[in-house]
Amino acid sequence: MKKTKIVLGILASCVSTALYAQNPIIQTHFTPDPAPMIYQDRVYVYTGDDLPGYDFYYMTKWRVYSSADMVNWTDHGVPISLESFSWARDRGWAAQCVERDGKFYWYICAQTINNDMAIGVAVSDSPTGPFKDALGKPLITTGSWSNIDPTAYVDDDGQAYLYWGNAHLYYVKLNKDMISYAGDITEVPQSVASFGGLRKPGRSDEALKKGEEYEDVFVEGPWFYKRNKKYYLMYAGMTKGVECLSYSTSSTPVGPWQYQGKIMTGQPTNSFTNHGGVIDFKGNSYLFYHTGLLPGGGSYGRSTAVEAFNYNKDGSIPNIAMSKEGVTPVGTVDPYKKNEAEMMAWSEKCTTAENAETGVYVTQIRTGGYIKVRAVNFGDRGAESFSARLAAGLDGGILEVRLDSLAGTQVAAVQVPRTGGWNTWQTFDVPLSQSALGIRDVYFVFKGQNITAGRELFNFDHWSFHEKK
Ligand code: FUB
Repeated sequence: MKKTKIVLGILASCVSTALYAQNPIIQTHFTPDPAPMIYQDRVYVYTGDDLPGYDFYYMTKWRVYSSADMVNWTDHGVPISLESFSWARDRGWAAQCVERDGKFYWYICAQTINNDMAIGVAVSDSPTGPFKDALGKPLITTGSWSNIDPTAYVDDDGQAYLYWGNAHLYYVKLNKDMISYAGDITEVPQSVASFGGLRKPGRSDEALKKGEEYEDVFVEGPWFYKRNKKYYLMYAGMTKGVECLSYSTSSTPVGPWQYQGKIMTGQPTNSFTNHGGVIDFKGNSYLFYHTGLLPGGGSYGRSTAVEAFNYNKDGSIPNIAMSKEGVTPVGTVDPYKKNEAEMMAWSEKCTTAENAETGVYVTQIRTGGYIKVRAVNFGDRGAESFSARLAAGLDGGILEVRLDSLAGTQVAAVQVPRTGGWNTWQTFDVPLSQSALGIRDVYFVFKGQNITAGRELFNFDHWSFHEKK
């Protein structure tokens, strides 16, 4: 491909759909408690999984997505679930994965058979798994309901720390193996100076939810990291009965902590909780958080969202507002390589599933649905044909390829027949009716053929374009 000159700073204005919704970044599943991690030029975001229709956090599995450009997110499926931990029985809550020396340590928390919460760790050689429970038992188990929301960080001197907590905040020094610890578990003292507010002894969560008296306290969801020699502890605090994101800083990894204020508060979130993670990627800083704003969502149907922000000169974090537009691309998609159908900037009327043979694929595709892929770089020569791997257990449908918007120029259409099964895959090649050039948004639009509206049409595994010779 002849390289098109890209000025990423103006990419957003080149792409006509840039003002369309980008948050929540995943539309196919609920994805609470996002924990971002950077590895080899990609951002991985590890999330929980809220179950639609429940009225509590009865969560059973954890998901992974990744992106090289911050807008197109590839679904890597469900590498771990409660079943991966023989000691876990319910409430697979917030987690974080960190890399050390080429191994990936995914710290999770779950309810044990003793009816308390404990922290465990799964390990893998790859950021997307397979992961295996490293210990066959919890790493942190003190019989407390405060053993939730682990966050790990490996400091420049090689010492790793694990923080966690709900109401009470704890840390421990991890050994180099990342699956054991040295020394005692330490509870971090809380004061107005360190975390902005203080729970009165005996003060119930119900009273706290009413939100009087003390505006901000450490509630849960710590996120521990270091930037420019300063240690940051972001966490879910409280504003008038709804969680906000607040932060404290320290000159050492173990405090004393100094309260710095709220980062995200008073937003139209539709969720009682918030839970976040912060990263620097390709020259920008990003806050990941969750909302209940996906259709059908709420406090128990939460989804990952992301905003870009700039640290102030003194390292302080500004107030960050939730947006529908999210962030602009920091890279482009190469259409001439194999691209997974489950790489999406936005989608409607479809979801994803996985099996051993195909891996993750797009399924439950219905008329009126679509997948949007942003900032696809066709280059100066452009594309002349399109191919897609598809399967249909019933009568199939039409996969239209459109540029720039849902109603934009249709450059190709694949007539998908009944292939013999939902996992009986065929690759279809079709010429483009007109060339695709430059950086464009691509829409894969799903249509039925004079058949019952609402019926499942076909499954979609991967796609690519072919460049003009
Ligand atoms: O997702 C379940 C729990 O809700 C998490 O562990 C907390 O941080 C809150 O987001």
